[in-house]
Amino acid sequence: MTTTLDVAKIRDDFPILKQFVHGKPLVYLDNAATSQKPQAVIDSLVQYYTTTNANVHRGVHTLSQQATEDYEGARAKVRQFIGAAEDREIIFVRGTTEGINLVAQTYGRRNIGPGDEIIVSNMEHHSNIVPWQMLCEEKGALLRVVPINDDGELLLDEYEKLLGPRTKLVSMVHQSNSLGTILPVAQIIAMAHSHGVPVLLDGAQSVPHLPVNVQQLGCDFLVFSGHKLYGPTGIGVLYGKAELLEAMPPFQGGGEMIKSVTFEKTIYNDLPNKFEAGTPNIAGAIALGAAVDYVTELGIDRIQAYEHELLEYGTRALSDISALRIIGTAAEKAGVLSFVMDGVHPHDIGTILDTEGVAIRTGHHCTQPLMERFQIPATARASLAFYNTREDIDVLVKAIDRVIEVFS
Ligand code: 7TS
Repeated sequence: MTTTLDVAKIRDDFPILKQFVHGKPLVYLDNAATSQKPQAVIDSLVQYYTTTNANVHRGVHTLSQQATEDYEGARAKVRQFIGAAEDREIIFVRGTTEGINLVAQTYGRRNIGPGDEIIVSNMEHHSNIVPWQMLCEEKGALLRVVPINDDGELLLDEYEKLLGPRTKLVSMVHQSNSLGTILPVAQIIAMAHSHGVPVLLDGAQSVPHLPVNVQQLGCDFLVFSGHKLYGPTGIGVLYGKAELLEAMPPFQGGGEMIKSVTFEKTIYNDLPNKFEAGTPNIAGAIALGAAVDYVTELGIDRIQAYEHELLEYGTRALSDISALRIIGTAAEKAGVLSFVMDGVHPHDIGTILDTEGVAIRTGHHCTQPLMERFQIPATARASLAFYNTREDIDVLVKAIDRVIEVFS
């Protein structure tokens, strides 16, 4: 296996990368927000609506059978991609946010009561904070937060202290969207399990960028979004261990999630249908399957190695700019370069970079408690994908020089 990717060839697969913005070639460095789509994913959507469109699991007619086969085929691809044991452990949802809310409203409501505790970290996305706060408010439970150090690394000894008989769930980000920190999830899971506590991993940022195998990790739940994995918006995945999903009540009621309905009693369907009420995002799931095929073809190990090399190049380049401070300097880190500049609001950095064709995100990145931890309102964030190049970083650096010029 070669360790490098043929990035010039890969870039040809992404039509949007050929665009110009403000007359400059687009340099897309906002991959943590959403990633671009290869032609194969776009074609999959078009092909579905052109040749197959029908509802799933319902019709005896040919198109419905084909749509069902393709939809279930996508489930099998996702199962294999994350190393789950069974297809029925893969629930299609709208995205990471819906996946976490599903677990909070079903597993959480059933298993968490007054005085119980849920552990998260200081670097969670709001999607992995607010659903638990809502549950805690309803149940009289408590959210406990594992602190981090100045590099943005989780303090494992503090985590150990928080684990106890009241802990009912650990819900933790695998890779921070704002800092790039990769958390030591194998250890986090082992420690929780030694207390008999299940673990949900927020894989929104990790699944697209590093190998994630749920059986090797032993996590109890994993959630991620299709749109960050080079797939469409509006589709995502909740993985759960079968025995946990079996024991959970349904999330939403409606069609598809039932075996039989009378006005006296409804019998719920088996997994995974129990959690997929209503007509699902059929086209989205099938196109997510195409995205998984694309990433698998490139090789997630090679993607990780390439992006790591690019991160190191970018880190060196940004470190040379004295007016700039990188936020998030963990030893274990993936392709995120968050930074602040003295006397310049991140929003202004983002605006000037845009005029140079460079797309980054600025703001709190839906991690306000993390911003508070670093005592900053916001950062400018460049986030990498496998179609980015050293030239992209060079353009970023030049555009930052332009920011310095404007503000000097
Ligand atoms: N968890 C993490 C770690 C994330 O990075 C995001 C999105 C979510 C959850 C929510 O995912 P969604 O697909 O349900 O919206 N993060 C970002 C970001 O960093 N910039 O825009 C969205």
